Amino acid sequence: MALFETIAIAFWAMLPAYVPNNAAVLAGGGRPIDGGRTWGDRRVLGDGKTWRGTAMGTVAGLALAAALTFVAPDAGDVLGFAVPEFTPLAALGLAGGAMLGDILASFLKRRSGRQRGAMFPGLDQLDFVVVSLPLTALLATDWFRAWFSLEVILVVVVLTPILHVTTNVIAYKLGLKNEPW
Ligand code: CTP
Ligand code: K
Ligand code: MG
Repeated sequence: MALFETIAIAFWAMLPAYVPNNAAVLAGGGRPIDGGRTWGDRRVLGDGKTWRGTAMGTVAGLALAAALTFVAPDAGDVLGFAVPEFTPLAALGLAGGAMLGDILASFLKRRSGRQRGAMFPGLDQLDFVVVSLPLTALLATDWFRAWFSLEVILVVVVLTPILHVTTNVIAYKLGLKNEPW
């Protein structure tokens, strides 16, 4: 498989997992998931993980998966190779897994004494991949096997941190995010 094709498929297949975090930044606010509860002397998750942000992030990922599925045949014609159409379970694994990974990362950040917004290099950039890929493999096994070859997974692991850093710096400069990570 040509490198461009691998990158295009990796990017397309991961879009429903990339968008939820950014949508949550735009839609976040309101009641925190942990309801303000602490574990030891730290918050369980912190004020940065809200019900509204999580719900809107997941919905945004699902909506994008539906839109991509709608245009996939035409996109495939233009590109000269097929790109993924998302089954509902694949979409749920990618979008829901991304939000879950982000929440688990905040749990780990609080346990390691990091305040809300503190950076945790590596975890910040890959948390959603680490959960969304296994969850998708579990929920939509055949779909996952059809699209996520070893090469595609390798591209995802390299591409995701680059995209994550870029989008967060842009969101920070636009005043949408409090920190550039
Ligand atoms: N957000 C949300 N719900 C989520 C994820 C994010 O409401 N499940 C919103 C919050 O307003 C959050 C912002 O998006 O402050 C940025 O997300 P993120 O960087 O993940 O959160 P932080 O505030 O940095 O908190 P943490 O240290 O726990 O990551
Ligand atoms: K995060
Ligand atoms: Mg943050």
